[in-house]
Amino acid sequence: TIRVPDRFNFAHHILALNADRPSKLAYIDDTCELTYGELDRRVKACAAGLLALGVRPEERVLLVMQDSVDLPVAFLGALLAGVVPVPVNTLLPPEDHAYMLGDSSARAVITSAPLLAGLQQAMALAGVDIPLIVAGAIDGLPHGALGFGQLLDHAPLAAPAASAADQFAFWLYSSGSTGRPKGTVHSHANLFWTAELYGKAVLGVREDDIVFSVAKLFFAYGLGNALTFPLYAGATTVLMAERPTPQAVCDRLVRHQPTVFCGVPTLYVGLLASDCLPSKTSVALRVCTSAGEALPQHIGERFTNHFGCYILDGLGSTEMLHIFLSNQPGDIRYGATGKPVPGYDVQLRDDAGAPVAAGEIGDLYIRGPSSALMYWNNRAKSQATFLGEWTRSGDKYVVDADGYYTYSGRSDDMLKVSGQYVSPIEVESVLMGHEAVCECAVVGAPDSQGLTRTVAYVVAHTGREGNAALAEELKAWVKARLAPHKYPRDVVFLVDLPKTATGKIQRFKLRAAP
Ligand code: 3SK
Repeated sequence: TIRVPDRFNFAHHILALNADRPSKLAYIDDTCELTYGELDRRVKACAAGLLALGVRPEERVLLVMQDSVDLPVAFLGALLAGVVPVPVNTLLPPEDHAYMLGDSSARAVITSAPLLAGLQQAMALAGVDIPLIVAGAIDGLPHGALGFGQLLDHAPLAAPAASAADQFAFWLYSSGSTGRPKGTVHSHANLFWTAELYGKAVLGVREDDIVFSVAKLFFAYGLGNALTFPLYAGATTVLMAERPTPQAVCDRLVRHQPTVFCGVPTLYVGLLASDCLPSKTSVALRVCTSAGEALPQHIGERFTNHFGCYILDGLGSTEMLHIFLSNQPGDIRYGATGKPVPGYDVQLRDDAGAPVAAGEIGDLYIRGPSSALMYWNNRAKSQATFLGEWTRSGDKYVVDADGYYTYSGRSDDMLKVSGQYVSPIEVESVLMGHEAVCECAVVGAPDSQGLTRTVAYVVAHTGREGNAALAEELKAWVKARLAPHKYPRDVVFLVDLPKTATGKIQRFKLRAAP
């Protein structure tokens, strides 16, 4: 049986595992390469630098950073010092970053030069005056800010923080259908468990692998794919700052020859439709993964026919840190999410909490060693999600007689679009702020590939015509106020929304609309 020592610092563990491969490449990003030896030096210097700035163990440092070699250095440097890194979605508007600065009581913030202006707005909105560190090339730092290079000028930290395995190590923000994003608190041991149970035992990442993930490091999926698993195996990882368009991904598949590729369904759809799709012989793919939303069967089949390599479709969550239900090498059933990852237990329960029979839809609960400790500052939502050993996922699933699980929708109103959650309530409240909108309802609808797209049904105010120009105006209105994945791809104008006798919107009727 695998055990984690009571005293366990994950960053220290990673550096020790790789101590005998100093000249091996750990990371390749858009502008440079980083060996394991240099990763070791920079992580220890970053740890010392954060402590020298006055950040103390268990205090938070917000990481608003693009994917580059600096992000793993900042994340592991903070862990090594016992400081709690909080990598956040870089695409969120300043209002959301301001909320996170306040909610986490961050004592320092590290950002990438291209994101500096937005972050400064967020800091002003939050009214915080904390050390600001800027990574990447910049013409002149703002007054009082520090370059990331200056942080790395410190002498290496002599000894890692003597962290307990179960101590707060880092947070990731998770979104819900109502309210603010929730700071999901994870321990050092949780990183270890995802590396052992999924990265090593299911995905089988090896030292000779080159890993490339389209999910950025601030997502739980990306953090496992591009940091925890490859560093645990001594592999090399390719990072890319730009948006993962099919073009950018094709370029990396050919240029860097990754052997392990971690994608999301929308990207697989885009790749297969793209003019730049490389031939099987011009790439080196050994195994691929998919998560974020269910992978349509025909997409998995077409990908395997083209590249001769399987996609392991799986389900994970920010709360469980990575994938706990998955197709596994030698046991792939496209269209299904597979079986529980060994080390995790899964149950489907009815509304009364009783197990459902095979073939019946139930709410998914997971038991496993990588579940988060709690949501920060949110007792009610912590209690509704973390139920003793079990964690409620919020997904509905059905299991067949052979033990394969298939996705059947969400338990709440959340949509999953391009692998990211969208709260219809949040989008509706932004739409309602537009002077032409009288009423609206946002739902998910399948596109021609079987993926979810966001559709807004809108009743326009009297005197406003619901036409194509207004539809574009409303899309732009949402785009300017929320993260880019949240704006409705379609706006449909109705005279009335379907409602019950008591006035509740009948979303199921809208979902069923052609
Ligand atoms: O979207 C998923 O299935 C997922 C996978 C790994 C980690 C986190 C998430 C949300």
